[in-house]
Amino acid sequence: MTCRATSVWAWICVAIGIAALAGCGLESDQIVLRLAETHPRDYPTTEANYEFARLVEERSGGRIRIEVYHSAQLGEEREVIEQVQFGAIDLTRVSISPLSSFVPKLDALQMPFLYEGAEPMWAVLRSNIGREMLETLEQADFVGLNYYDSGARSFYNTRGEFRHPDDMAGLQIRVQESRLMMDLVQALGAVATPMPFGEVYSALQTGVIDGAENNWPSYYSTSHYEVAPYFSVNEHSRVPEVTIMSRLAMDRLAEEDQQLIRQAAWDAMDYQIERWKAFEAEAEQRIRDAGNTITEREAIDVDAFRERVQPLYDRLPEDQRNLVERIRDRAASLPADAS
Ligand code: GTR
Repeated sequence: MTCRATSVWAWICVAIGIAALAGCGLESDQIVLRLAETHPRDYPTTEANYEFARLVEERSGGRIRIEVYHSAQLGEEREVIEQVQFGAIDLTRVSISPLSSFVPKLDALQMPFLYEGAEPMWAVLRSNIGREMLETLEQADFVGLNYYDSGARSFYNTRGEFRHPDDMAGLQIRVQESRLMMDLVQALGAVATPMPFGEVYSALQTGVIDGAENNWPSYYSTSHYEVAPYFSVNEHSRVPEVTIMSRLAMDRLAEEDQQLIRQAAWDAMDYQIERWKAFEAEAEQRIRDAGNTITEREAIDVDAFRERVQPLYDRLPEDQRNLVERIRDRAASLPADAS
């Protein structure tokens, strides 16, 4: 439509122009970010993603919205990380195991038998070391926003009880797509098979692999406990999880919005830790009730496991060895506020 200089048309044109401008203004102010999550909707980590999204939406007065795509709707962990790196996905929550292929220094945070429980780990993650490690992610075009708990990982399998590393000799054990996790399983004498999380259930069921390793909540929520009934509470690793944002997506935002997102993610941590503790206990109980064969920690030769993985420490590059020293010192001096 062309506007003529008659007074009626002029007013209509002005009205349309104002409406269009107002509409544009609203649309350009609204920011929608996509967050990828591998776990189902009711998993504690997913719940924390929603809490993070809620805080962001509330604090921005509805201007910034984070849409959570759970249950691996946007892909498996490794490919999601790649997409976050080049900006096709804005945010994701991942285990640092697959992330360490992009930022090897992260391995220092997930070395086997590094922390004697969740509290020392949290003392490290909340300290300068934890902040520094999040900053390290920038080298690979990620912005590290927070950490989440992921309990302790232990082995489970279809064959029998693991009390000693010799019990797993030659067995095919699925690991995350991580060099460190592969080396760990090989050091224990088994055959490491890296595989995306979503393929593990059928690989166990069809006998392509003999076992895998994970925490109680994942063993439960994936139903792996139904096809791999032997669980050894050997707790070889505590692998922190992180929420990362694409640097490209972050750089597009105004400074105050960047700050708002960083703070909301940090504030969602306590919520996740609380949900994690509750669900970890519930998952363990359900697995015990299901009648699985649980090899308790006291029945396991944990020292034999520790000894076998020592070469992983000896092989670390010097900068990481120093970092591990700092982590150990920090973990040994728990602050009063460690949760
Ligand atoms: C879970 C973790 C997932 C994924 C999975 C796996 O504990 O929360 O992000 O890394 O393990 O083993 O692939």
